[in-house]
Amino acid sequence: MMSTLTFLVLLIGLVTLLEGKYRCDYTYDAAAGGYLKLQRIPANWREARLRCHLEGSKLASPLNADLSAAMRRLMKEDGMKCGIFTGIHSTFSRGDFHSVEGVPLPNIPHKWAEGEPDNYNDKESCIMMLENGDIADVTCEEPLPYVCFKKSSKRLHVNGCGLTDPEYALDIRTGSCYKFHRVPRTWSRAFMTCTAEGGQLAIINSETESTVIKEIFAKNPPASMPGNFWKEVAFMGFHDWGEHGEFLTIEGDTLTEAGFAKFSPGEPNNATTGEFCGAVYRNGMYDDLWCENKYAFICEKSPDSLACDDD
Ligand SMILES: [Ca+2]
Ligand SMILES: [Ca+2]
Ligand SMILES: [Ca+2]
Repeated sequence: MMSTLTFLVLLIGLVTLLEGKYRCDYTYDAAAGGYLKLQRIPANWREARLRCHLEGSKLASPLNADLSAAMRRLMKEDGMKCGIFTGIHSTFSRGDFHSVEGVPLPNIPHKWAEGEPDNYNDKESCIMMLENGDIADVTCEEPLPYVCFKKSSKRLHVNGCGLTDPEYALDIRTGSCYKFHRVPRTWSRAFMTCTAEGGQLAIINSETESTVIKEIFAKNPPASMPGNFWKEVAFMGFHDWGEHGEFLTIEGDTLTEAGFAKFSPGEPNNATTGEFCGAVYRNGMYDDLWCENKYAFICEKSPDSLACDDD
């Protein structure tokens, strides 16, 4: 039998392991002073900025020589030749380049690539970094890979949900972590947000989980959500692929297969103009809802997604 001492030693070991890890899809670079992640799937600049933000980081810019070197190293290690977006942009005011942290370009060490900047066709409000570290102004619309950066000089505390975000809480009844998002988004953006957090839009798999969702909703009264939107519903992880009524979870199961298929009385009603996305009422029962309108939403995450098993 495991002695109390052994248990304590193991526990301390585990806590030490968890401390100091931001997320396991990011790597720590001491010289750069933070955590970095190369995002290989090209995105336009706005999407790139948003994804880093939703992951709790910022679209990386070569703010100093060490960070620039770290960004170049990530590109090199990946064999990336096309260059990456930086967080330097002038989308607020053409020609006034700042990083997303608000650092003006003149304060960022940089060398323009040959012939740059040229603001080609008067459409180049974003800055990319080439393999050799030189920069060029480019259109924000053409997708490029990019790097996200989480500045941190200290060790970060990771909670039992594998994140530094204190809003994620584990519910032992289901074994899942949940976060209620009070800032409303469309279903697609809600999906992106949950994914960026290492989870997904929540799926109810049992009566118990319906109760859990109802309780989470109760902790978020309408007054806790600023803004003018309908606060009695929240997006969830199911939809009907635009097929008008045959709802499937984002894991591809029917609601019955997933373990819970109860809609609130009168729902699904596919209200005028069409409701193809899944949601839940405060009573813990489902609703079909307009995908393009913005509502609160609930993410569900396994405690060990983003877990660091390789180091
Ligand atoms: Ca250019
Ligand atoms: Ca679930
Ligand atoms: Ca409805």
